[in-house]
Amino acid sequence: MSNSQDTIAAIATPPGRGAIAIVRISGADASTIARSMTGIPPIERQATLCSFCDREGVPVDQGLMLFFPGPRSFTGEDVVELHGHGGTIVSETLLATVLACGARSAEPGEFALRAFLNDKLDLTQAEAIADLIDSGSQAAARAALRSLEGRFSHQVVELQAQLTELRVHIEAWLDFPDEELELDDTEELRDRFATTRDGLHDLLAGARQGAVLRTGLSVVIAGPPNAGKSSLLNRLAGYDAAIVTHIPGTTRDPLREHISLDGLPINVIDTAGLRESADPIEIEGMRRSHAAVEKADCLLWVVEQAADLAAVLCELREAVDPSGRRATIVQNKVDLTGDDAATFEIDGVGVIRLSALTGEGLPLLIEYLKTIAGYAGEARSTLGARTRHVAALERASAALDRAQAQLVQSRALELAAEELRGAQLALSEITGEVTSDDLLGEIFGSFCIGK
Ligand SMILES: Nc1nc2c(ncn2[C@@H]2O[C@H](COP(=O)(O)OP(=O)(O)OP(=O)(O)O)[C@@H](O)[C@H]2O)c(=O)[nH]1
Ligand SMILES: [Mg+2]
Repeated sequence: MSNSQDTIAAIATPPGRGAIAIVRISGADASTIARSMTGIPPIERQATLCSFCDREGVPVDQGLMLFFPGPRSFTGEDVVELHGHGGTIVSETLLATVLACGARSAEPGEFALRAFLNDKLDLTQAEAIADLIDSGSQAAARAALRSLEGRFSHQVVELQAQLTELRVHIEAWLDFPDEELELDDTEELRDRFATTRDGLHDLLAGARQGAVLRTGLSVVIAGPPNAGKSSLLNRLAGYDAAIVTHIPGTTRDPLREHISLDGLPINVIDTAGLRESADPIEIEGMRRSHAAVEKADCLLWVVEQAADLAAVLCELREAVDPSGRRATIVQNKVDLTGDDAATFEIDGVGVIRLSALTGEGLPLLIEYLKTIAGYAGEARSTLGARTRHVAALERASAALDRAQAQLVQSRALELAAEELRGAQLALSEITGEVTSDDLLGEIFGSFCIGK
């Protein structure tokens, strides 16, 4: 990323019309630039109403100026915020003036990167900011906030300390190779291992839930025409998103809805019914249905309850390749046959029997989708997390197990200590103590500009 000595600036609010637009400036020249534009020295942590003028002294906007001197600021540097009016032209002119006065345009995430480099945030917290902004459900937002508040990092740091204690214990023996390992010692060690492993597993469980909440689940509803696919989408969404008629071939374009099931964000796509057709519009609709199925985590193949299941299985396998994604048959319209809603399996494929019209059996489907996603419902232990955190925790956990095995089974102290070092390294990647520039570029580059 670019030179961290520069003073950077960006519009921190979204583009378009709005009540307020904020231009944020960070770096050594922030207050000089603000002063030259307003003619007033910025006052620490105080909002000052002023005119913002260009380099010729012509006012471009008026609003509030706020000054947060470093290190007590978001980035750890001097930060000035200019709160002007939220029009595209006026905010861009304000930014252009700031740039003309000596600041450079900030890259995406550059403010947060500086906060990280200046130890105002660790990497987990920085990622939590982006995840909070992008969260797809209230549960995901709450989990991200917990991580932003430092709960995730705190637990990682605690585990690091426990691993250090374990290493110290073992390395002490390494320093005195003639001393035998006493039974009391090994018991104490076993307890320490158990405590650390429990902590690691709890954290892993919370992080896994957080990672699921962050990514959500993509579900495609497909199957023959008139089976009730659009009705099922409407039932899941809780409103009339898709047109439903008794005419087969009603849906043509795939219809996407973002919904939240008990906090789990789901991107659900209703598609055109699949059948033989000569209608070019319908053929294009079916091509799009297939394309949507290819990308989905989970496929719901909706059929009428009266349809023969063996034939449905053949149809499903012919129409889509169910391998690699979860394909489930939904037998719809149980209200017509009087059967009870149920879930069962046929030939290794899950079947859910329900009625999109009455809603009977819908809770079975919701539970099923949550199970597929690995979502156990929101808990206070759910933390905003990403796949990379889960992978690092899994590596740490495996290294811890190997360390104990080396110790207990082989009395290989050095190897055990080495495994513990490996576990610590994996944990330090989470908080960003050890990171590559590539990873930083990837994480902060995905932020929005001005954050
Ligand atoms: N009795 C009953 N009728 C249903 C049920 N679900 C859908 N229907 C009816 O079945 C017909 C087709 O429903 P849609 O939801 O449009 O079916 P679709 O699979 O989206 O159809 P296409 O878009 O044409 O592929 C409509 O008349 C619905 O009212 C159900 O659970 N029970
Ligand atoms: Mg439809």
